[in-house]
Amino acid sequence: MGRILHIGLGNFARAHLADYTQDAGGWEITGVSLRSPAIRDGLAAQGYDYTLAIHGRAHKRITVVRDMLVGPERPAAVLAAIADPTVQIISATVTEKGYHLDTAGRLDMENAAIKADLRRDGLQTLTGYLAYGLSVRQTPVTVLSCDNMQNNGDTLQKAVADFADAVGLKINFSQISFPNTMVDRITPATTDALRAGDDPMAVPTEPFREWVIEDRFAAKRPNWPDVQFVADVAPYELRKLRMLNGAHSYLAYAGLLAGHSYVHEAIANPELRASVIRLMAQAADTLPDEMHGQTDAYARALIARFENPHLAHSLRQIAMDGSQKLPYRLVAPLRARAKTGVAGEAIAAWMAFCAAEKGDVDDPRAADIQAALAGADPRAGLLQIIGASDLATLIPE
Ligand code: CS2
Repeated sequence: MGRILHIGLGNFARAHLADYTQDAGGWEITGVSLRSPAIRDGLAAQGYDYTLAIHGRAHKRITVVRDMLVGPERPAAVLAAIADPTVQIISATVTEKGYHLDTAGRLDMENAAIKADLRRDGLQTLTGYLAYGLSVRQTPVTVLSCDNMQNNGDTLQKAVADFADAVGLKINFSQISFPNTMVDRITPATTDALRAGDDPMAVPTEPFREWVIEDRFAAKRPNWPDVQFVADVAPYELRKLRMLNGAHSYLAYAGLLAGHSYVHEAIANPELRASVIRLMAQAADTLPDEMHGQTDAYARALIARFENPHLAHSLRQIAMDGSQKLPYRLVAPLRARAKTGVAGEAIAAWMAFCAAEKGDVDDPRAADIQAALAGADPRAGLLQIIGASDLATLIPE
């Protein structure tokens, strides 16, 4: 039996990593929650099995999760699991904000949670746990970041190395690999209606799934079906971040401002739909040449996925954490190619959304967003938060 330690076993990982791993066979997953015990409590009450409610297909029972650790309850057990030789893969889905990066993509040493972990004042962050845990690890292991960030593996490796340097920890990086990955499956939050069915821990998701991983595993890996193992994931990652996630963020901010609540409603709005089609085409232009033959079909497939009315994918869920998401989804493509006009409109929609919510947004930088809105030049303040000050002329007022 192979063993994966997965940090952040939320809905996405339960619909993606766990589904693929179950299909591979011969592997089991130990989950880790870095914060609340809620998912562990819910899953433990039903033997860690749960239903994947794949829209339009028979429900699938997922049975590969063996147990779960909750960081605040047993930090030493999480560290021991990171160093455990029976764990061959340590994977993570902690969302963009869980990496505590600055706008340049490096570990933010001024972040309060990182500072506390550097002092080893309890442990709370992915980077802190990995640095301390990997420093005592004796055997090879693959660390697999599965979050929506460009160069997610390289970025995590640098963050762990910076953390280790800052506290004088030695990590044997020659036995640890951090492949970059592109993950995709639209997985909304569980609705009350679904929860009220047979399984309160059921996860709703779509039939489509995609996973592209750089083929550099330090230890054994599952024989995951239909995963693409490639030398360089960047073209796939950029395509997905800029075309899918960029369109999602645009639909979230412009859609909420137009009074919509769900992705399928926003994409049915003729004006928003036309803009999304342009945004995808312009984003496609910023991609490496090798992607160009497939971006039209990819865009059409995305629109069809967004139209799925059964997913109930809430725009508010996507609107969360804009400060962490926009740099990859909208700022980078805008910088890459000045004619990506709709990305500029999407950034303007984020600013208008922040203003409409009076800065009371679900975002780790909400306090900075509020301060920017109250300042002399809100626009400049907000652009600075997403690292887009140099692009002001490309973003409509
Ligand atoms: C969404 C993503 O919440 C969001 O920001 O854009 O979670 C999106 O649904 C996934 O990346 C799809 O793979």
